[in-house]
Amino acid sequence: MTTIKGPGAAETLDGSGLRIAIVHARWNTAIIENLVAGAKKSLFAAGVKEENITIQTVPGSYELPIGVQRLYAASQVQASNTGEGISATDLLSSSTTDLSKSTTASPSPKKAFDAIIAIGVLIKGATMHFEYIADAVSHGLMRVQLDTGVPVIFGLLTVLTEEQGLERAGLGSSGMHNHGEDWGSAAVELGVKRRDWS
Ligand code: DLZ
Repeated sequence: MTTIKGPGAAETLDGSGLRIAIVHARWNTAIIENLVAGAKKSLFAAGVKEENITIQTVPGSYELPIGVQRLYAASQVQASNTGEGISATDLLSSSTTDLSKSTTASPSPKKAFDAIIAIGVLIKGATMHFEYIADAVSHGLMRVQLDTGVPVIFGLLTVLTEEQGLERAGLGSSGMHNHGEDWGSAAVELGVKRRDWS
């Protein structure tokens, strides 16, 4: 059955010069893994180079906004220090990282990220937990992208059942496509357009 839902046809864009990050939660990993794979598939299809894709994880969706914000800040530090700085991994993985330290050798000095994809899967339970996290994460991610100017792609599934999540990751029986692919394409489009909008 055809559907009118979806992002519509996009122009073909060259992502070969882009640097993209994916920050994903680890809750509901079986669904997350396919969404991340779908996003990467679209990035590669647009020409984004594997070495220009950074993937970081956070425990749950609630941590996505801080993960995205700090990862972007780390990439700016890397870019401005031309080879020396705190690595993105250090910033995210260690609560004891000394943020004033800027002499740690960085493996590959690169420009700041052109777009960041935040991926999480919230599955409704018996309490109000779902509503609070969904609301906080939605607003948090929007705030990060407007405060920093880096496009943050909203890859947060807010589903009522596991089945709904599996369907949207392309793992269900209905043939629904993997939404991660849309998020990868959105990252390329916004990454390219943002340069034109600067
Ligand atoms: C605690 C929790 C629950 C109950 N459910 C989910 C979920 O469905 N998806 C998700 O990404 N994270 C969940 N979490 C974890 C929170 O997002 C967060 O990691 C913890 O509350 C710690 O801050």
